[in-house]
Amino acid sequence: MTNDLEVLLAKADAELQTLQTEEELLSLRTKYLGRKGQLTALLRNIAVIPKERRADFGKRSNEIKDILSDRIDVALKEARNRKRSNDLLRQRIDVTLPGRRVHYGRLHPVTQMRREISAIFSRLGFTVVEGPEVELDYYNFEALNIPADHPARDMQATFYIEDGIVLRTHTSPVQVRKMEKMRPPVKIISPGRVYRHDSDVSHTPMFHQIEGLLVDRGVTFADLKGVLTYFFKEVFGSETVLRFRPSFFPFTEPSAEVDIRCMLCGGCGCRVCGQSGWIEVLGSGMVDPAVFKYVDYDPEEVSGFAFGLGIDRIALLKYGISDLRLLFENDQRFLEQF
Ligand code: 2NL
Repeated sequence: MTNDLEVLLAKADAELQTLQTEEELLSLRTKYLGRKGQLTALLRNIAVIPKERRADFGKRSNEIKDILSDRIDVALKEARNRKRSNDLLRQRIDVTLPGRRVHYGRLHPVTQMRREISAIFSRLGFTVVEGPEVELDYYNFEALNIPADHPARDMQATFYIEDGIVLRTHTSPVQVRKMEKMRPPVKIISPGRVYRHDSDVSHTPMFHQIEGLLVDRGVTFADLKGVLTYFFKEVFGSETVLRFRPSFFPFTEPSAEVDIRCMLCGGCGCRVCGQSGWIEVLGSGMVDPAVFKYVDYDPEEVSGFAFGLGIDRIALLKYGISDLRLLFENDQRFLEQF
């Protein structure tokens, strides 16, 4: 019987020499030393062994168990090391590969433009004010001298929320609200989103506007010209040439639209300026006395100028973008360029 033990050890040893992997070694351990293993099976036969030899048999089987277990442990350690160095050899890191690109966030071109415009007027002493996008008909139209049934209401293609409440079509109502709350001098700009029922290459139903208002004693059209000339030279460069063209708005009298000489063709005529050599950039005028009446300012005491410009349109010109709608598609490849 003790001989059986030696045979088992020799057999297991021989097998061990042929095995390579961790899995093989683990199953060898189960095969010989496991609960249903061969050594365990031999030990079950202890009853048939003559009494005087049982102690020897038990001692030797424990030794064999320890020897075999140690040898398997050593082989396992070797197998694991072998696997690890093989893996390391195969998975060599290519240090010449380019690194992962870091993507930086950017401000939307319209946001950049709005901030730049606001900064210029801030330097001139204007304060930025904001107000609601859902606005009362009264502030959007009536207090701006556009009564019900006035044709100017159709010009602005208004989105109605309900009777008497609209999506503001310009940011002028913010300025009316401000005038209601304070006495001149008033020197404010109001940037924000505005809404008109309009959609094509050069119109989107939502766009961004900045309006400006200066009211004080003795404000003249010369002040309007001076401020706007300074502004456009800051945005488009000191060589910028402006043209003031008579126009009409219900809330200003007199009114003027401002064109700048086309920076692409220098005034010779091209596609951007529609062959005219000029690009319309802004509407403006002296505040109509009728508007002052609504906010209880005395037109005999104070006067003022006001203007409104589309931020998106200025951004198009400044950055040379051909289609207004690109600004609102939020295509990363487009936005990353700014
Ligand atoms: C345009 C024209 C303009 C104004 C806006 C204004 C505001 C008050 C009183 C009088 Cl509170 N006027 N704003 C004046 C003239 C023109 O905008 O074409 N905007 C894109």
